[in-house]
Amino acid sequence: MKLYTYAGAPNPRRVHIYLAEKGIEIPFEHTDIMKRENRTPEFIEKVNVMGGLPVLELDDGSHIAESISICRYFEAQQPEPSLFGRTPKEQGVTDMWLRRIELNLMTPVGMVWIHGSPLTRAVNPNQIAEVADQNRKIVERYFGFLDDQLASREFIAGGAYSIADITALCTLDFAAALLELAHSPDQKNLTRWHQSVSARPSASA
Ligand SMILES: N[C@@H](CCC(=O)N[C@@H](CS)C(=O)NCC(=O)O)C(=O)O
Repeated sequence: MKLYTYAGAPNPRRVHIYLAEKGIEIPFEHTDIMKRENRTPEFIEKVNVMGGLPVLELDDGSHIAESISICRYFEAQQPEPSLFGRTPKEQGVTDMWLRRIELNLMTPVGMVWIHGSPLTRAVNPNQIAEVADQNRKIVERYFGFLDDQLASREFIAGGAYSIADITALCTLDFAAALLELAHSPDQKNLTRWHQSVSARPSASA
């Protein structure tokens, strides 16, 4: 078993943090996104037809892509500590928040990255500045929404740290570091949450 990964990219980071929280150690195969090593015909044919990272290679030679699918594979094998919820209700609520974070935060951050960053211009020559600007506003509004939500609970999905926190952390850090799109320190609840999840040892995995 091994994980094709690229340190620092937000989706691979989700899996790295997840594995650290679970105490699971597996070999990593560094695959350089900047050198397009994940876009060679061989990688597309043999590892991941979608080309993205991370990808988990199992011992039988088969592959699981999609960060959350990889995490769910490990969650089924090793349920504790739970990061997707224990009871049916916890699982439903955690999944609801995970989907909200992916659809309403990660996706617009991705749009700013694709349409507004000079770093992606070479691979996206048809960038549309208005799309980046609109999505930047959507992200800023969502920071305010999350700040309100976190007034009444410790973590994104409730009282327990979960995959929704991991996904939100990776998205916030990426947006702040690469898109100059950070929440305001005046957003006290979001700032408290961010400091708390960033202080966990897994955050530097
Ligand atoms: N939905 C996929 C997204 C995978 C993805 O887009 N990964 C990025 C890194 S964060 C990547 O590989 N980018 C380079 C490329 O697509 O060539 C997941 O959740 O893992």
